[in-house]
Amino acid sequence: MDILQELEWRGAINQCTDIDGLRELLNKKKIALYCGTDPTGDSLHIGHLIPFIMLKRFQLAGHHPYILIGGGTGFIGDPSGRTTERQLQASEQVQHNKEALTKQMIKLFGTENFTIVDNYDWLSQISLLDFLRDYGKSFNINSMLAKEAVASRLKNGISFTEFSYQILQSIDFLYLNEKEDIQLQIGGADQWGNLTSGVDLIHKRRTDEPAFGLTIPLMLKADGTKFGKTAGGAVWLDENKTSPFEFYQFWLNQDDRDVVKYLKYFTFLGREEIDDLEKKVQTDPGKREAQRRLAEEVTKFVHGEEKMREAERISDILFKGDIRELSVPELEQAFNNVPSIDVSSSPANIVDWLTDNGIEPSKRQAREDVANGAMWINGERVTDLDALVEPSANFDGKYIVVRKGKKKYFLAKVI
Ligand code: 383
Repeated sequence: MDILQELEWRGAINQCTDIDGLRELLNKKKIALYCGTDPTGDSLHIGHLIPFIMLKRFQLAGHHPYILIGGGTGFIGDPSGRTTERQLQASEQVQHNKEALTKQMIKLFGTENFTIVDNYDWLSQISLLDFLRDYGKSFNINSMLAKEAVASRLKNGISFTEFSYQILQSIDFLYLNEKEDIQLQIGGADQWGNLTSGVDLIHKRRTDEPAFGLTIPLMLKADGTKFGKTAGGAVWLDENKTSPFEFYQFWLNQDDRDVVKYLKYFTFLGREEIDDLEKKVQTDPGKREAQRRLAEEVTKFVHGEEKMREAERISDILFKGDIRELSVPELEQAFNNVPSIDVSSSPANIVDWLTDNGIEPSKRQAREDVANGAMWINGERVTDLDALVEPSANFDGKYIVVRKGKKKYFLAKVI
């Protein structure tokens, strides 16, 4: 299989400006390619993994990936995929985000055979008059208006600023094509308009120069909800926003109907192993082996082997073990998202403790839940109404984990 056949098998190709031409080029030589991302936030999220994993596959096949950080375009705002105008970002914010994203990218791609560039370096050097004379003349208003990102906004309005964005992204591709011999730009399906506009500019300005755009499909879920969102919001690659454990759990919880698609798309596992896992989804779905492999592989790619093993251990303990086996940092990861309350370090009677700390609305309710066996302290069911809650007993005296009923957790922080 050549790389394009592999990408096809993985379901990772949406549209290409000229797939046969691209195949011919890739069969002839190793190329340089790029994907851009605007510093609109201070962390990448799993939506960004879609093109980045594709870049990684090219890197593994010996091609040279570039990531462009849009220090210039991030200042303007891409209308693609949005229904309303963006807020302009302050330049300190753009700078801060840029630094955070750069660190994450180096973690994913290393420094060998990989380059990061910032379009602020060249876009900021173009004067207004040069912009209109040197580039404006190559763009036809009718085709600019016809781009999905613009057309879909005409009714409710779009500023000249966002309307012009496609020219900036095209200048980037032309610049990188001339200076770095980059011949392919990739992006998510939302980037099709910007990609084709860049390819057109290169073809206008450098007649015979091969240049290609390739997009990757939007990820869809079998149940129709949006991929990459959880109840807690986006799934971030920054471990301070989404812990490796939560990240691991996100993949572990994928539907049987989606898991094989995601294994192909988000992991580097080969065809044989994926086919094998696909069979297991059918014959033994309860075991969730495919989900586990998916969670392992993606977490390893983003957070490294050690964090992945830790996430796996926490998951196993929560599933079938004794939570007292968790270390304090593991506990903090596992219960990052559950409601937390501050409690005093003095021991107290269970009924009083639950009520005084607002876990139970009344003593009557507290007594009833304890007596009925619905209350668990640090993984142990407490049914004795005279029992003492002893804050120093576990987790270095820092935390008490309360479980009410089957699933409702509280994390009490001992202060
Ligand atoms: C800027 C200058 C370029 C080339 C690309 C850009 C960024 C591009 C954009 N991309 C999105 C972003 O930054 O806005 N105009 O959030 C997202 N990408 C990638 C992918 C995706 C796109 O970073 O589909 C999801 O992650 O293309 O929405 O010269």
